[in-house]
Amino acid sequence: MVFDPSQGATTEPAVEALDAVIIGAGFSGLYMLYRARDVLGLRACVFEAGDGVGGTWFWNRYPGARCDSESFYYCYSFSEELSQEWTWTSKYPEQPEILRYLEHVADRFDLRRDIQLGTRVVGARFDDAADRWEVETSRGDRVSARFLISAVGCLSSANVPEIPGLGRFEGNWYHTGAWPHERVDFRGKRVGLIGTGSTGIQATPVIAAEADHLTVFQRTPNYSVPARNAPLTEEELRKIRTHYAEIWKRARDSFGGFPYQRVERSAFEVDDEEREQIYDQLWQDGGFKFMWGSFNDLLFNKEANDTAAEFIRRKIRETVKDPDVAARLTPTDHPFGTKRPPIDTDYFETFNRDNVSLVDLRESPIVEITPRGIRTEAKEYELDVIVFATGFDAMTGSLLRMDIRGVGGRSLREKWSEGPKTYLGLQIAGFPNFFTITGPGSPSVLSNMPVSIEQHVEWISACIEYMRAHGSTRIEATEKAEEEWVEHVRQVADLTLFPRASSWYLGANIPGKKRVFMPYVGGLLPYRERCDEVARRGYEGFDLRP
Ligand code: NA7
Repeated sequence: MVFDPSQGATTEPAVEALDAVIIGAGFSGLYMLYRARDVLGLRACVFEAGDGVGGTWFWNRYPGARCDSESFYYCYSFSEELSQEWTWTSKYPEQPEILRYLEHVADRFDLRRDIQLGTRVVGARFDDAADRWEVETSRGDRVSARFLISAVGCLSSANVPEIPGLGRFEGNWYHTGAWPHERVDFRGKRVGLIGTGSTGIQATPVIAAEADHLTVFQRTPNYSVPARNAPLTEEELRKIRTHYAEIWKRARDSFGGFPYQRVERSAFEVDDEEREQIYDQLWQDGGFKFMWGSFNDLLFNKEANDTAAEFIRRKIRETVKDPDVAARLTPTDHPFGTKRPPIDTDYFETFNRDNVSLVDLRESPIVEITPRGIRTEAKEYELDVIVFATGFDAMTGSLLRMDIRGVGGRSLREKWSEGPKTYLGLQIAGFPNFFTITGPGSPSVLSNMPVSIEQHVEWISACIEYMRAHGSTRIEATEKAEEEWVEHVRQVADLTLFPRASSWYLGANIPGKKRVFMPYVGGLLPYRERCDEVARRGYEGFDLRP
């Protein structure tokens, strides 16, 4: 199928009829296109806002950007040949390497001919009589498709806080999630970085090494565990390649999509000395294992969590030489892991450098951005560059940016005004034939994304196949199934410590956003079993119409 972008310029653009429109060409969109086109034989196309494929990894080019999951399982499992032929260079891959991987996937499976780049889906309306979606793009395309599949990603709507005066700033400013393609030169510059989430924590040491001076503006101190990144050796790669089948089975059958055995011991099953040794060893090993490989009650029991939190606080105090700076960097207001735990390379060490300073925004909040820099209640900081590492309107931002209208013209924005509601994170009542890959209400951001993405893409493909076999043109989640699922998602979250943090999981980072815990905390394996059970029962909780 060939799209002619020039069609968009005419007053009466042709309406192209397809089976499926997929929104986004990141990890989800690429695999969805492959399944839809090459496995199901559908006429499918992808619209992608960026000028290249890669999604998150196309946009997030900031210094120090890398994946916090290990390369050998932060990738696709669907093609054995792909797994065997691709060579990861390090334990935690850098952004350019992941982008190269996704570009390779697009080329290897000849996906590009059905991807229209530089094109944002601006709206979609369900035609109730025809059981089809009419999709409109920023370039004026009008496409009709039986299925509309969102592959927009969970962290793709950059959040630039509304701080007065940004327009008057005379230096350059950047958001980490929309980083320029050209190299940003920090040499000789006074740089201000706002935000100490995973992104700010990755960027800080790299910018500090280059800039004349780096000022980190911190609103909430964060727990962070060292990554211990290292090149992958030939021997490690050989072992990974020989064991891929086992690795994927483990990842799929796990709680979070990681190919590691979940530890089934409470923090209080061991004495203080043994607990300390366990944390020490995991601190040395680095990465998410500190969370998943230590104790099973860190996210459920505040006292258990305190043991991990206190261990990290001690490490911060040991690492950061200035006790005042250490105290400001020490998190105390939320349990460890209830905000997405960052993984770092020399983050806390960076505050020992002479050219790095920390501003605690809890003591003196930002008042405005001036032509020369940032002014807090205490003073003005003169800056040449401001870096916003201020995160995303997570999970719902990119979906709600589009004007999506379901049955009776009802808009998704209106339906979700009190927070997102979905059935299994896969579909929304009132929006037939619309699927959301890793939508709110699914494990998504609490899991290793590619594993969750593959599960969703495969479930959606099987559903479409089932509909075809049963002569059905319309599938829609029922209100009842949706309500029950939303309630279940809430109840499971309330069993954990997650709601105790003002995190983006809850929408707390966006002023005015309704606070609802969005991802499903019940674990990937139970979730997958539930999805499979629903399918086995003829898509229980969905209305299927011939
Ligand atoms: P995060 O995790 O949302 O972190 C954003 C940071 O920016 C965090 O420290 C925020 O403080 C801070 N922030 C946000 N708005 C402001 C304002 N207005 N003023 C000062 N500071 C602010 O985003 P990341 O990009 O780091 O990571 C997102 C995910 O990408 C990550 O979790 C991984 O899954 C990959 P706060 O904590 O809200 O007080």
